[in-house]
Amino acid sequence: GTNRETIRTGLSEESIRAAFLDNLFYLQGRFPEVATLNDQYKALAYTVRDRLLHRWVATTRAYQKANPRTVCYLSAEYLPGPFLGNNLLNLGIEEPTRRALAGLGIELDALLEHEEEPGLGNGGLGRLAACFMDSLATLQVPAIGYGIRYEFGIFDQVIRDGGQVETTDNWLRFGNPWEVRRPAIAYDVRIGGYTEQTTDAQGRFGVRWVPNEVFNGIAVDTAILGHGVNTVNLLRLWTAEAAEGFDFHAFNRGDYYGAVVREVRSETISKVLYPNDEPEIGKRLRLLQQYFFVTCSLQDMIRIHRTTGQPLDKFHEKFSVQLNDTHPAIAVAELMRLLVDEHQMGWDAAWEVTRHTFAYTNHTLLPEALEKWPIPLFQNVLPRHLEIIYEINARFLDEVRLRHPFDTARVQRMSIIDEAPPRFVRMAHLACVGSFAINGVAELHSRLLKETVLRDFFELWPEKFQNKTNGVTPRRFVMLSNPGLSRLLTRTLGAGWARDPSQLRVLERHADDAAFQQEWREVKRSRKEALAARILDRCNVSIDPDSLFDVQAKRIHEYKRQHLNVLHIVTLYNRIKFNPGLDITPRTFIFGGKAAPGYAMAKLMIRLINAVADVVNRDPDVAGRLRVVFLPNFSVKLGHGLYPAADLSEQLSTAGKEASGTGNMKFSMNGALTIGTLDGANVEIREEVGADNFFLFGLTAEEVVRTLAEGYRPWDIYNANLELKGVIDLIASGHFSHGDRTVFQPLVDHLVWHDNYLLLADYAGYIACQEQAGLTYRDSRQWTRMSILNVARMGKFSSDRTIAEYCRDIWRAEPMAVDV
Ligand code: 26V
Repeated sequence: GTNRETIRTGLSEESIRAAFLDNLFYLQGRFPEVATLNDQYKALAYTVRDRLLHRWVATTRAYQKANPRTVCYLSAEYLPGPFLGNNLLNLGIEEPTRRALAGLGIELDALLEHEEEPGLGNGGLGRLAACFMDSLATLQVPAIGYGIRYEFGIFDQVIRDGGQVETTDNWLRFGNPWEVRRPAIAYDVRIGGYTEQTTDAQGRFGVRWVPNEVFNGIAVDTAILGHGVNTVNLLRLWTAEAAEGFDFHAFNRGDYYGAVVREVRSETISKVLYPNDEPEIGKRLRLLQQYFFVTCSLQDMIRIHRTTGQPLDKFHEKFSVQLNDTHPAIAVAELMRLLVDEHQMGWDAAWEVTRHTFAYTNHTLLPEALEKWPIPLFQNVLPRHLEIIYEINARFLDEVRLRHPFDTARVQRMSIIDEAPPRFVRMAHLACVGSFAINGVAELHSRLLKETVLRDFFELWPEKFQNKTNGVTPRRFVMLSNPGLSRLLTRTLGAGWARDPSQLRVLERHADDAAFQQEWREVKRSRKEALAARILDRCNVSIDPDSLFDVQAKRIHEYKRQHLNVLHIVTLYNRIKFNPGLDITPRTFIFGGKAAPGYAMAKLMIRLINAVADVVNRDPDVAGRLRVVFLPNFSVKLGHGLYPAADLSEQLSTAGKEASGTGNMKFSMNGALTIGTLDGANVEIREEVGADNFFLFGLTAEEVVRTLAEGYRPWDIYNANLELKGVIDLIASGHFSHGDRTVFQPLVDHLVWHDNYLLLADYAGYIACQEQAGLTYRDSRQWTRMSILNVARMGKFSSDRTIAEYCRDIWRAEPMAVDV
């Protein structure tokens, strides 16, 4: 039958087909014969959403009844990737859905391919937030992810004449079937203006903030379903709108158009995502965005808290609020403002609540990446918050002076205000002072945090510091994107590995089993063929699935050293040119990643990759041995096709610079071997998979510091290593730029004269290590064994483990099962 229950909730092939046709008709106004791909996609998306909705309602009910402690994750970025496949997987209805559509002559894969993903983040930080939301739901922990519903996410990258060109990401163009707008959940957001002192009837002083602009934040919700459970948590993103009735003042004066213009302006607050790896201080709109989503989120938490009937001085017992980097750190001052100014709490009581509410995760050691806001800008946008920060700072610095009398240098270093003109608000210091826990994202990074950028804070509050090594969700990054491997794993181990990846250890027993190895290779081979087909289609380059797929996919940045990879490619190119009969392991080098639009050197690195690709791929002398591909517009979705197809994963960051990395985990979980430095989570990956199953090279973090301190001279290395010199000279000669010697000159000059990221110091070790990797690949039994052992031993890097640790050590949050 096709009664309402079946249509809306049924999980059988028949009810899914009936629901699909129903949605096609009633939501899209279409019948099968005229439906476009987009109509079909939407009809299916709504079919799946219906099946989420009753779990969503059941979860909300259960939370309302039990009033559990709730994790609030505050993040300016989320990169959830496409939803359709993941929701089908978590609901366990992929197969009946596939059959339901096949019965109508529609291929599920075509609809999956059609979905446009929300690019609401730059890279690892935003993707981590999405993995955490997945794990929180899967572990059945009550949680809300708060963020910004950018109308335009990360730009789309096209490669034109070998260089990156940015185009706007219009991801909402065809509508977003996964979101539910909640116009009733809206909050005032004030900006600018001034403050004045007030006195109430009892003669108590207070402060009134008279803003010069007010607008609204409206909640837009997306359901986050856990895997194999009924828990649906909320991703609540805020969109900016003009306050209702907007500018009455202007309106009354008859300035209708002026008022409408204002309306347009307020909407620009959530208009566009900023690239976070561009050193940009003083961008007023970015500060507005941060404050905008923070105030809406905190007001929402206070509203929820009040529905429980508990007083506000118990706020921190209901909520644990995680600051994903410093982007939401203004929350410390905003919660104080809400409690003191809006809810008449005394300062000391409010501070008790605040400092027990927040915990702060740091995601980078790069000094240029630590956020600070010029005081005049801050004063102009958030005058009341500046007063509150001064007060927090005064009390905090008293505490520092008490502990370290006469140490004025320390007081200056630790102050939330950088007093050396021009003056700044240091957001990391505000986050540290206002949080009860501070963590880094890998062991090495957490240690370096305590020794370097946050050393003074560690000395003051050692008990606040923790490590929480990152992880990734094995549902999206293995089950969903690598169904062939998943089937093999499930057939070999049973279905439990995706929720409990420690079970993968059992694979070790099969590492040398010839028949199992054969199946393992067939899985990898099929993913490589699929990627080859995609690359032929998108880049018009044919690649050989038998060659070693050597992949580097991540944001383009000097510290990530994609250009070191290029130096290796040109080294091999030169070796073959000088010795045409050279017997080397055939390789396909695949790159993916975006450069921040204002980061000239990163853009030049993209140019270099494409220029080398152009020459190498055309040269008959190296054909069959070398191919280079730059896959444009890398995204979560493209990652699905890339991680499973990789043989070798490039993790080349200068030691001490990459806080963790998470791509490294995705590759290794899919059976790629890593060539990498002792940086970020590479260190722990190597520890887990075993030194024999990891290609290690390069200076350690300590050696990097020492080398730079001792007066590093890349020019000397360039002159001492003839092969390196040959490579750099060839790039400088214009060989890859149609004879033009100027194009890559900034890059070459930088390398030989400055080389802050120590490519030349690591070059020889990298080349030798690559040679070892190439040789090992030829021993297919050895390589396969190493690949199997990597997957077997990567269990630690499930984000479920990470989240379980946050719950235990920071959030004090517990699972709560939901029945439907
Ligand atoms: C920001 C900036 C701004 C100034 C120029 C250089 C620069 C470089 C990086 C960043 C991003 C900082 C925050 C971030 O995205 N961190 C990343 O977080 C991931 C999740 O923890 C982690 O895996 C990456 O290693 C880390 O770079």
